Amino acid sequence: MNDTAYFISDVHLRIQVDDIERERRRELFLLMDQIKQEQATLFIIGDWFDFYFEYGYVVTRSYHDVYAKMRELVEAGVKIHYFGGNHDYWLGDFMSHSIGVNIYKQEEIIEFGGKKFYLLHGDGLDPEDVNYRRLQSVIRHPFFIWAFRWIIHPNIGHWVAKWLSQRSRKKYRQESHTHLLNLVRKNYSLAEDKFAEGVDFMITGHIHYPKLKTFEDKIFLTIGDFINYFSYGYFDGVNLSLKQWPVKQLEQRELP
Ligand SMILES: [Mn+2]
Repeated sequence: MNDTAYFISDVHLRIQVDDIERERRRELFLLMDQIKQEQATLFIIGDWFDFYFEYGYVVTRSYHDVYAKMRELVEAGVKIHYFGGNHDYWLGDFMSHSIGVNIYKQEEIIEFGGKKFYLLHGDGLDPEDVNYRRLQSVIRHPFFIWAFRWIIHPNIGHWVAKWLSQRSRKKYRQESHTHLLNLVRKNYSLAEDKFAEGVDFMITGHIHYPKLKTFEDKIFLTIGDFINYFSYGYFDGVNLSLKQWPVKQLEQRELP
C-alpha cells in the first residue's frame, strides 16, 4: 500500500451487456489492473453500477465479472472505498462482506496521504432540484427499500431499472455544455466552505462533466464519467490531477 489513489465515478455498469458494454468493461478492468500493480487505493465516487440492489441471497448476474474483478483487487491488498450514488445507493452486505469493500452511504471527509478529502457522489446538492430531493427521500426510505426487496420480484425490479436508465440516458444526451458547467459551478461555494474547514480536496461525480478547479492550494474536482470521457482523478501522494484513460475501440470525448 502507498499514498496513491484513483477516483472513479459514473461508470454506470449496465444490466444489459452488449458489445460496447463488454469493451467498456475490458478498459475498466485494464485500469483496475494498473491500480492493482501500483498498489494504489481505489475510491469509487458513486454510480459505479447503473442499478444496484441486494436481495439477501440474490445479486445481479450481469455484474458477476465486475464483482470478481473487485474481489481480485481486494485480495491483492488494494483498499476499495465505495460511495453510493443515486444509482447504487443500496449497497449492502454482499459488497462489504463478500467483496470486502468499504461502503459509504453519505458524504465523508477521509484523511489519506496526509490530505483531507471531502468525498460524495453529489446528487441532491442542487437546492433547486426539488423533484429529485423528494424522490430521493422516498427511494431511500427504509419502508420503500423493505417493500422493494420483499414485495417486488427481482426480475421486475430489474426491468423497471432498465427502463428508467434508458430514459435518463436519453435526457442526458440533450444537455448542453453550458448547462453542465452551470451545474458544476453550483458546487463551488460548498467547496469553499469545506476548504475553510480545512479540507484540501473536494471530489464529486454525478454531473458527467469532468472539471478540475483550483482554489489557491485547494482543489475541487468533479470526475466526469467512464462512458464518454473515461476520466478519473489521480492522487500521486502530493497532487491531485484529472486524467483520461486512453480507450482503444470506443469513442472518447476530449476533456472540456
Ligand atoms: Mn449520479
